Amino acid sequence: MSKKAFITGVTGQDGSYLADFLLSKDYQVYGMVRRTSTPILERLTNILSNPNFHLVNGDLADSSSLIRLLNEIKPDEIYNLAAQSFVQTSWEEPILTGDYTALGVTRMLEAMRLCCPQAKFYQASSSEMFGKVLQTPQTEKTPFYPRSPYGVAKAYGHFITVNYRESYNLFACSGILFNHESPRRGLEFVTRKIAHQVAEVKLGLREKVELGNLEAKRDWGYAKDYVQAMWLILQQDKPDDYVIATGETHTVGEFLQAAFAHVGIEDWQTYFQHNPAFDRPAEVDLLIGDASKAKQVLNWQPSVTFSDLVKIMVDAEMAILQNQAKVADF
Ligand code: NAP
Ligand code: G4F
Repeated sequence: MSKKAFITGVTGQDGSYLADFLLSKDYQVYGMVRRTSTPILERLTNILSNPNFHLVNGDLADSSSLIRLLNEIKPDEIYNLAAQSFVQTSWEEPILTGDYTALGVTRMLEAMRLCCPQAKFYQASSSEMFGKVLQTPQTEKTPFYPRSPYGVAKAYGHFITVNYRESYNLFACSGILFNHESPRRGLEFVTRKIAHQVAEVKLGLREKVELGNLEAKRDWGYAKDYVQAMWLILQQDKPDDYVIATGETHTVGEFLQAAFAHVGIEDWQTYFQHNPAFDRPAEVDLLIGDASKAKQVLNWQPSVTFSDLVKIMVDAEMAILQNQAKVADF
């Protein structure tokens, strides 16, 4: 009989790729969506008619919805990917961020403990927990020093997952994922924003790319690689926590330069404008992960390099904009 997976955050970048991946492995996939005045299902268009994919209604802020769903579905695997996931917004909405991104994890764990304690639980932990890093590269043993309400909330989510594993003997795991990107990334995140705006400059639709801090360094991987790691973490005999990263770091400026170079623009400074509105009250200056444990135990490693990632993302934006232009011409 096929396994049942329950995914929160299925409408997001990772949730949608994870749903694709689990469907390819013959899972019955239950994706939780929250009520919105207009449904945002664009990342799911390729699987909405798949009979093994089921959209179910619930919200991380509402325990009763989580308990109802887990009682009905009795999943084998739970992937808790839902969160207020944009760092900048976490300063503007710190309480909501704490409610969804921190307490939401406890609500999920409690629902699992009450309804399906035999299930396996994956928590979407983040390299943002390392913040003002205390060790380089960062490993599973590096202490946390979060630098945003989001990072603080994720640290809570991480430790409550460890605590439920130790208190109740649940199969509860955390993947400490470093930044991972794709054409399905939200437009507000820096890689997608750069790819989109560089494509607009190339096509004469915009004069300059407007960004904040170009000096911050990130360890950027490809989202499709990272959802496979989530699944592998739940296929082990014992629950544990893993860093998932490429082990390479680049500045935001390097991403910008590479994106411009890919469309044949070398004098990128001419097309860049600093906008202080995108600077953060506290910055995470450097992230670089050591995924040796994942390589050794999960046999996981990334398949897409930094320069390939830039190309994938810029090509996708060029294609979107060129298609829009064709539709407008028609
Ligand atoms: P994303 O694209 O922003 O998706 C977030 C998802 O959470 C969306 O489906 C959103 O639903 C849902 N959500 C938000 N609040 C909710 C609530 N109260 N109840 C139910 N659903 C809610 O994020 P992502 O990049 O896929 O990331 C997935 C997870 O991994 C997040 O927890 C993120 O914090 C974490 N993470 C991401 C990265 C990364 O580099 N991408 C790295 C480390 C950790 P709507 O569509 O309705 O808004
Ligand atoms: O793309 P970002 O917004 O991602 P950030 O803050 O690193 O967070 C992402 O990765 C985390 C894992 O480490 C996840 F947990 C989290 O959910 C999210 O997916 O910003 C990256 C860097 C920052 O240093 C930021 O200051 O880019 C810098 N930046 C410079 N100009 C900008 C901009 N970021 C954004 N979003 N927009 C700008 O205009």
